Amino acid sequence: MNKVIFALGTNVGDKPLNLNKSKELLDSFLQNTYYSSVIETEPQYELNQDSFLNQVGYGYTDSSPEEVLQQFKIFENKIGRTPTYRFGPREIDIDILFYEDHIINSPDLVIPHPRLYERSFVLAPLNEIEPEWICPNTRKTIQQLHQELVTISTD
Ligand code: PH2
Ligand code: MG
Ligand code: MG
Repeated sequence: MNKVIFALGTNVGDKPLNLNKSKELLDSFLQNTYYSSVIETEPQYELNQDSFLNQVGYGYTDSSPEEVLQQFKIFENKIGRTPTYRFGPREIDIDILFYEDHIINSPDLVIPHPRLYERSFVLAPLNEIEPEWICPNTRKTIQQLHQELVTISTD
C-alpha cells in the first residue's frame, strides 16, 4: 500500500458540508485515512473571493498516482465542482501533495504539489499531522518548510 497525502479546499456553497462529503468519498477509496483540523483561511493568489476552509489528510492505496488523480477528479465532480478560472472559487479542490516519496513531473500530474512550499493553508495543517514527513524534492521536513514560510512571511 502506498501513502497518499492530500489537501482539501472549499470556498463556495456549504463549505463544511463540502468537506464532509469529500471525506466520506475519500474514506471509501483510501484505507486508514487521517485528517488534520479544519482551518479557515484568507484566499491566496486571487484575493477577491470568499474565505476558504482548508484541511489536509492522508490514506493508503494500491492505486497508482494517475488513478488517484482520476478518482479525486471524479469526487470533485460528484460534489458539484464547476469550472471557474485559475485560483478562483470552487466547491471543492482535492489535490495530491505527496505519493510516498515519488517525484512525478508529467504534463497532467506534478508530485510533490509544486506550490505547497508557498502555502500556509497547506503547510500549517500538514505540520499538525506530519511534521517529520520528508519532502523528496527539498529533502526537508514539513516542519522545516513550514518554519521557513513563517519566517519569510514575518520578515
Ligand atoms: N486554493 C487556491 C487558490 N487560493 N487560498 C486559500 N486560502 N485556500 C485554498 O485552498 C486556495 C487558495 C487554488 O487551488
Ligand atoms: Mg486541484
Ligand atoms: Mg489546488
